[in-house]
Formats: sequence, structure tokens, C-alpha cells
Amino acid sequence: MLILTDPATADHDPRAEIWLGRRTPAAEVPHRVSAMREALVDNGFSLDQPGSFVGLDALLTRVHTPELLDFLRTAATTWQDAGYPDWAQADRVVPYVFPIPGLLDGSGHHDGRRPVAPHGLTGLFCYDTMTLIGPGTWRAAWAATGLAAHAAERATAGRPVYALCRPPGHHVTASAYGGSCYLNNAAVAAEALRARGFERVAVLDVDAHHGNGTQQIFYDRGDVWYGSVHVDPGAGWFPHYVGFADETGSGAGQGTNHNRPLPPGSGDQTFLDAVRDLIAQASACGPGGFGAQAVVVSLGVDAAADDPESPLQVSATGFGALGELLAEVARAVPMVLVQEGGYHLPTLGELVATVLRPLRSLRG
Ligand code: SP5
Ligand code: ZN
Repeated sequence: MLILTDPATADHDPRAEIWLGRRTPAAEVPHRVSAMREALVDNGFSLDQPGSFVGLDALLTRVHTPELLDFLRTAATTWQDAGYPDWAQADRVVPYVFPIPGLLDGSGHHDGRRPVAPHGLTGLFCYDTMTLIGPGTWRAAWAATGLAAHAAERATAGRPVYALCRPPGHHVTASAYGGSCYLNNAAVAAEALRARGFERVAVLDVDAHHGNGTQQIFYDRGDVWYGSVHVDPGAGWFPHYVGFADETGSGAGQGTNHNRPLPPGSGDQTFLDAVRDLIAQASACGPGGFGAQAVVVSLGVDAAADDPESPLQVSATGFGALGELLAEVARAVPMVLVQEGGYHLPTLGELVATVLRPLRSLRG
């Protein structure tokens, strides 16, 4: 397999999350990059730095609205230039008013009207208070999508490719960011594979949280399948509003969305059974099967027992078994893996290496 990294992915430093109205330390920290890099090197993987991806902006506009992209590209500079760090002691871009339907509907609000204050506008694009923007955020998020695009391109040769993306991406919808994510890396990889002629692409999301952004981006499409195993949002977990089993796709995408919400506390067997079930649905040709020609894996390792951000209880052995399941898929079709979550810094890198080890010797 091949591993792609970019030092710019460490340039994003959210510093904090506003959680329950309090400023708490960020879970999605820059050090995640070096933790994963070092463990991969220690495990004998070699790392490649592909640099910027020609045509990335065109790919991004297939995934996100121009309004979201413009906002993210300029938000930190606008905030800085408006002096928020000085007059408001606010060093990071963060929303505080959210234009939800209950605020706007029936109020005479015109859709094209935009708040002039940056702190008013932010809530139009950011749906939570945990996803702060700083000076390096756009550079890092853009670099991460570049890795995802390169990975898709290189996976067409047959061997699996892992993109060490940071910040993660699966919570970003077409038009709104959140959940510690800014641009949807997995969606970019899927679109890149589509552009390379793969007609049916599956996204398999094993992060502990539901990838609401990826689900939404492809919800009404029959060409990109989405399947996710995650802690049950109905049991009180992020993203709270989506990720339920009855969300199965719409229109041309009817039947191409598969959620497997798991009870908090679920361990290896429950987790791996759900993954096996999703792989069977994505892979099988004929009735009930999607017949994926290429697979994108949203590889979060926050389902780990010691991860602070999820109540799932998957062991290191379980992650090794996950790697075996993925390797079996990667022997049959091109595979791109993009990094999502994983927040227990002492074990994060080793868990990622544990998943990737069974894929290491695969070549095209
Ligand atoms: C990509 C990914 O794994 N995103 C996870 C977003 C879920 N965050 C939920 C936040 C729950 C509260 N965390 C408390 C941390 C206090 N700093
Ligand atoms: Zn997660």
C-alpha cells in the first residue's frame, strides 16, 4: 500500500471547542498528525508527500457550494482584519447565532440577505460551536482534500492508498461545516474516483460518529453508496439529528444509504458484525448488492475503548480484525482510506497502524 501525508495538515490549530457554553481544550489537535506519522514510520511504512493536486478546486466544487468554499477560504483573515482578537478577545472564528428554520420561516427574511458582521455570518455555514477556525485552518483542510484526491488517483493502479488527512471531513455537508471538520475528504475521494471512470463508488465509514456530511452529499445519488457504523445518535450522541437506520437514501439514491447505529458500550463483535454486513451490501453484485467498483474508507479509530470522544469499546485486536476485513475488499477493488477521528493520543498512531498492517503488502 501507499501512504500520503502533507505537513500543512498540522497547520490547523483550533485551540478549543466551545462545549456546553464553556471553552474546553480541543480534542482534534495538530499533534494527531505527528502521532500517526511516527507510529506508521515505526511500523515500517514509508510515507509519501505528493504536494498540491492539480484540479483540486474543480473537485471541491463538485462536493461543496461556492459560498461555503469562499467563506472557509477567507474567514480567518476577515476575522483577524475585523480585530476580534483585540476588541473581543476572540482568537478563533466561532458562531453564536444560527439561522435555523424556526428563526427565519415566516419572518419575511430574504434568502439572499447576509449578515454584515462576521460573527453573525458564521452561523450560516457552521452548525455547532465546537469547530473553530484559525489562521492555518484553510491551508490544512485544503491540503487534506489534496491528499484524498491524490489517493484516489493513485489507487486506480490497484494497490490501496491511505491519506493521512487532518482535519477530518465526514461531518461536512455540501454547504455547512461542523464536528471538527471543514472540508469533506471522503467525498472528494469518491468524486475523484467517479471522475476517473468508476461508475459505482462505495464509502464505508467506520469512524465512531455518523458521517452526516458524506451521507447528505450523496443521499439522492445512485452512483455513490454510503454505509456507516457508529454510536447510535438516538442514544444521545453526536450528530444527534442524523445517522438513524431508517435513513436509506432518496430518489436515484433510494437504497444506497445504510446506517448501522450501535448502542453505547458495543465492543468488537457487534462492531465487526456491522462492518461485515456493510461490506457485503456494498460488494455484492445483483439483487440487494451495490456492486462497488471502488471503495473509500472513512477511517476513524475513535471507536477505541479508551477514546475520550465515543462510548464504543473496540479493542486493538478488533481494529486488527477490521484491517483484515478491509484487506479482503482491497484485494478485489481499488481502495482509498482517509483518516477521520481518533483522539486518544497515546494509542492513536498505533491503532491506525494496526488497521493498516494487513493492507501493507497489497500491490496493484
Ligand atoms: C471527526 C470526528 O470524529 N468528529 C467528532 C465530533 C464529535 N464531537 C462531539 C463533541 C462531544 C463533546 N466533546 C467534549 C470535549 C471537550 N473538549
Ligand atoms: Zn468521530
